[in-house]
Amino acid sequence: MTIITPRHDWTREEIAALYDQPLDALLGQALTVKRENWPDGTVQKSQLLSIKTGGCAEDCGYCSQSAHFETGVAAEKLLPLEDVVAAARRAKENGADRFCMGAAWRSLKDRDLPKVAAMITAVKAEGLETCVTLGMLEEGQAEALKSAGLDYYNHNLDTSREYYGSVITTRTYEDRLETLQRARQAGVKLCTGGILGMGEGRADRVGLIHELSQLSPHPESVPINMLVPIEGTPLGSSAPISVIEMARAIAVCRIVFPKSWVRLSAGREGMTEEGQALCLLAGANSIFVGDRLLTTDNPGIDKDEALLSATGLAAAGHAEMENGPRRTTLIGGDSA
Ligand code: SAM
Ligand code: DTB
Ligand code: SF4
Repeated sequence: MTIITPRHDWTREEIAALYDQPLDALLGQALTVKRENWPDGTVQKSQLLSIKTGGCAEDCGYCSQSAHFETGVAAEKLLPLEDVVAAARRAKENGADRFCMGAAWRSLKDRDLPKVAAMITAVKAEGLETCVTLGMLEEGQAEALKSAGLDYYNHNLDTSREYYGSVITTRTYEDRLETLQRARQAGVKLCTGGILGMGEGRADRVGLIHELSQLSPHPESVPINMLVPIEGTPLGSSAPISVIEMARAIAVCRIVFPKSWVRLSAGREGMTEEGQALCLLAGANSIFVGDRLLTTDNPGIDKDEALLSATGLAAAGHAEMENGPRRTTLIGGDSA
């Protein structure tokens, strides 16, 4: 009998063994965990808005917004509050219950903090969960964001510790972990995951999941992005990763993070409906909705309605989210 409760002592070998199973065994296990912990089988919807686009000082090799690469994305100023509120209202009409505001910053500057805090408060007042992704945080900033009404901080580890330096040179893995810790200490929930298809190997995907599993408690949200190749970036002509490999990674996340939202994040525009359905069946229970991610396209509302209707997976209601997932899951035995 295998007991699947949130564990922080996974070894890389154990995670690799899950990952390498025959696909039917892996998906079967993930589905059992999903059904036990998320019996409603619903899909949570988040919507993104780029509140400050382009001109970023970091050199993340996948990103359209880095000032280091010629991608055609121009640097813009921070959006005015009223534009953000209007976008949040549209997101709610689209059925989103979480609104995620992204800024192309290396780190949050104290001079911008009051403006972002006002956005968080205003979005929260619209009845949406709030999430921001603003780069690195300094001491005290997470507390200010929390007081403004912040629910989630998104800050991705992106890949394994070993592969990180092949993708980004302007900050370290430890910098990333420090910001996650600051957000958590302030009582903000964590949204942290990674990108697949950056030329990494399966061992790096296992390494990423292992790193995330050591966060205690686990991140409440785990976004798994498929690289959206951006012309002009070092990773712009990376060979695409297969949807089956993506589904494997999602299934492993579902098993390792039984009580976390696992989001099928960027990359859906490049996937077929069947590919996306496979990822949902593998255990993803959250998606980004709306026509745009930050600087790239996302399937629109019609395609998403067709996807959810084809799979019979309804959008999650707010009440279900607040109650959170169900308790302990057992595979092959009785409930504990
Ligand atoms: N500047 C902040 C940061 O890096 O934390 C926030 C914005 S950044 C665009 C948020 C995340 O989007 C990145 O950490 C990365 O995981 C993801 N991302 C960016 N470009 C992507 C791409 N082309 N394909 C897939 N994911 C991408
Ligand atoms: C995450 O993991 N994915 C989102 C969000 N967190 C901030 C961003 C995806 C960006 C995709 C490329 C773009 O639109 O620029
Ligand atoms: Fe800047 Fe974030 Fe893009 Fe990196 S991923 S270049 S930090 S906006």
